[in-house]
Amino acid sequence: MINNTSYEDILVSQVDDGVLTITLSRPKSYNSLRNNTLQEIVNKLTKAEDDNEIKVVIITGGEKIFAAGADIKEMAQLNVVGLLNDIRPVFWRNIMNFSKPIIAAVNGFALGAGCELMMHCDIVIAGDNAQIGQPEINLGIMPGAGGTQRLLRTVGKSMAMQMVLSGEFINAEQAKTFGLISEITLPELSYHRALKLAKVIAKKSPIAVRIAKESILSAYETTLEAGLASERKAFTLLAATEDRAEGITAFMEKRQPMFKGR
Ligand code: CO8
Repeated sequence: MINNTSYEDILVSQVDDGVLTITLSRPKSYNSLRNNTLQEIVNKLTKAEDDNEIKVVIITGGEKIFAAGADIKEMAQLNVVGLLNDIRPVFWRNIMNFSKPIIAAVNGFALGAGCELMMHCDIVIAGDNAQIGQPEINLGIMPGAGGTQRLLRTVGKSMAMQMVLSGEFINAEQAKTFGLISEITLPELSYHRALKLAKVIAKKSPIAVRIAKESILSAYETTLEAGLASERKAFTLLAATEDRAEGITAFMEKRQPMFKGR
C-alpha cells in the first residue's frame, strides 16, 4: 500500500516488517533527481531516523529506471554563484549520515547523480538490465556528489577513470565484478530480493546494525590501524547492550532472539 499524500516526486510505502520503501517517481524525466526529489528523500529519512518501527529503508526507481541523474534542466539554470549556494550538498550529507541501513534496488539507468545516490546506499541489488555510469563528462562537467571519490574507493583507479572520463556505462555484471553492487537478479525480482534482505536485517539488533554500519563506513575515512581500534571500541561498547545478552542467551536456549534495540 502506497501512501503518497505529502510527496510529489517519491512514493512512500507503509512500513512492512520494519522496512520502509521510497520509490523515485518522476517517470517522464527518467526519475531525474531535482532538488525537490532530494528534499523529499531527506524529509522522509529524517522522519525515519526517529521512527523505531523503521529498521531498514529501500530506495528504488521501479523496474525500468533507477535515476538518470540530476535534473539537467533544473541544474542548467545555476551559475557559479548558484552552485556555490546550492542546497544539494546538504541533502547528500543528510543521506550519508542516515544511521539505518539503506538498500538500493536498481533497474535500468543509474547515471550521474543516480549512480551517486546508489553509492550512498549501503547495499545494492541490481536487475540484469542495470546500466550504471557517470556521464557528466558528456555535458562538459564532472561528477559532484561523490562520483569521483566514492567510485574510486569502490572500483579502483582504472575503472573510475574509465567511467568518469569516457562517460560510458557499465552493465550489471561489470558493476558486480567491480563491487558496486552485491547481487544481480531479474529486473522484476530486484525489489523482492531487496525486501527479503531488508527484512532479514530488520530482525537484527538495531543498535548492533547501526554501529556495524558506522564502523564499516568509517573505513573510508581512517587508516587501517585507527579503523581497527575504533572497531574494537564499538565491539566492546555492544557488550553493554541488552540485545547482546538476549542474542547470546537465545543462542544457548536454541530459540530466536527478540531484540529491542537496547
Ligand atoms: N535530467 C532531466 N531530464 C532527463 C534526464 C536528466 N538527467 N535524463 C533523461 N531525461 C528526460 C529527457 O529529457 C526526456 O524527456 P522529454 O521526453 O521530455 O524530452 C526523457 O527523460 C527521456 O529521455 P530520452 O528521450 O533521452 O531517452 P533515451 O532512452 O533515448 O535515453 C538516457 C536515455 C541515456 C538516460 C538519456 O536520457 C540521457 O543520456 N540522459 C542524461 C543522463 C545524464 O547525463 N545524467 C547525468 C546528469 S548530470 C548529473 O547528474 C550531475 C550534474 C548535473 C549538472 C548539469 C548542469 C548543466
